[in-house]
Amino acid sequence: MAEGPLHMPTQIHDDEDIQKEDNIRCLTTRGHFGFECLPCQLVNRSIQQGFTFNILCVGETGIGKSTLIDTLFNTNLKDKKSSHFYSNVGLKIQTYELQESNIQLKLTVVKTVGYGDQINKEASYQPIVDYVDAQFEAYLQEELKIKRSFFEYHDSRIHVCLYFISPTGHSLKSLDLVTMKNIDSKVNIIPLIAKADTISKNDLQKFKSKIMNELISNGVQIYQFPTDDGTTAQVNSSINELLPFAVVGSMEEVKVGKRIVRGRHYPWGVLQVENENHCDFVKLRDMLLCTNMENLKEQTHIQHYECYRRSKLQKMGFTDVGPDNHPVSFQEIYETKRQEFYDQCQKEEEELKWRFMQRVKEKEITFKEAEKELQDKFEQLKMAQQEEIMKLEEERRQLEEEIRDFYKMKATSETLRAQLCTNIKKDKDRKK
Ligand SMILES: Nc1nc2c(ncn2[C@@H]2O[C@H](COP(=O)(O)OP(=O)(O)OP(=O)(O)O)[C@@H](O)[C@H]2O)c(=O)[nH]1
Ligand SMILES: [Mg+2]
Repeated sequence: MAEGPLHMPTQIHDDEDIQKEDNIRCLTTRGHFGFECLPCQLVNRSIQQGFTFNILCVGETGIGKSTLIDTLFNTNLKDKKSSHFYSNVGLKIQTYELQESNIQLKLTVVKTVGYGDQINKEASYQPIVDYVDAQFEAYLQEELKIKRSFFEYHDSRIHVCLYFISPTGHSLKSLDLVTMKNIDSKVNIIPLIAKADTISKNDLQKFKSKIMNELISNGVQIYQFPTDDGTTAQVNSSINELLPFAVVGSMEEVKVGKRIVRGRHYPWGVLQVENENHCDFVKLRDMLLCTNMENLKEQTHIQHYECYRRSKLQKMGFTDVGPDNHPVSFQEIYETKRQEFYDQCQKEEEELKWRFMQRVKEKEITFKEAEKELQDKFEQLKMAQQEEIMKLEEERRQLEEEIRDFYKMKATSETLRAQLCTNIKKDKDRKK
């Protein structure tokens, strides 16, 4: 049989081309292809699709969550004030469609309700953890679907958690540490000192370093602005030094000189929200919305969601490598799991059968014992009955004997009486 042509990948080395270590050749293009427009394609597609951003605000009732979100997006989201008398911590979830120039942003704001108002604050973090996990679960379920619809799917995973710290000036509350510790592996935490206008500048610096020391000593991981991207590395590393942000929120418009600014009016002057010498609001807004929104989303996907996904799939029995450290395919895992399940069913069936047989045997023994007991009782009764019959027979015999004797005596007495009558009659006749 004639041998067919061998389709082996041939490598032609060109001296001009650069040979990379992993055997991929880098070619220098000698004309226009058009793929330099790839970034534009991505930008256009992103603009068409719009963006989503999900913020979680955790902080005590009345700490300034709604005001800060309004100030960040320069919109009145018309959020009602919460009561201080909820028995449990809850979450208020609101989604808004915002537009800036031609960019659409689907913004979801999740705020705690009743946080810090309970006497027993131990489980206050639980509803937050449950909510964050539930969003990961929903995304995982979408990923695992046969027919996925990621274009229409509203990704509700939390991209950032703004943690509002009370401006006490002393230290973090134990509730702050417990909550942050429980959510730091699930969400990017950015700590904020709320209502920073209520602390003096000196105290604020001390408070900031106290908070950072407490977070470090308690092993709480907060979000670090990335320093591996040349364009943002410098500004991000200087911002990391500044954490936690000391923020002031206000939608009030105040006149300063000839300008109208947003700020808070005090007898001693005006605190301008967007003045970087007055507070860190602008820095927070720039970091959150201008510079690092994509990184926050990326971290959510590749770090926090990945962690959730991995542990969930591991719990379900999926793995990348087998016991011999060899990669295993999904099909192999499925087959192994199916076999394991089948074996388990078999084992349980055997166990059930064995238990059933044991029960039957036990019942059989019990029945036999009961039967024997009944038999013995029957024999006893039978004997007693026979004894009774014999006794009665004896009595009957005795009675019959007595009757016979009686008749004998009766006959004798009648004979005697007849003789007596005859004798009397004879005597009478003789006397006559
Ligand atoms: N001094 C000062 N007051 C603020 C600041 N931010 C908000 N407030 C005031 O604090 C009060 C509560 O603010 P909200 O924004 O409603 O607080 P919240 O955390 O959303 O409250 P709930 O949703 O009810 O839990 C309001 O009277 C605000 O004007 C701030 O930065 N400084
Ligand atoms: Mg509110």
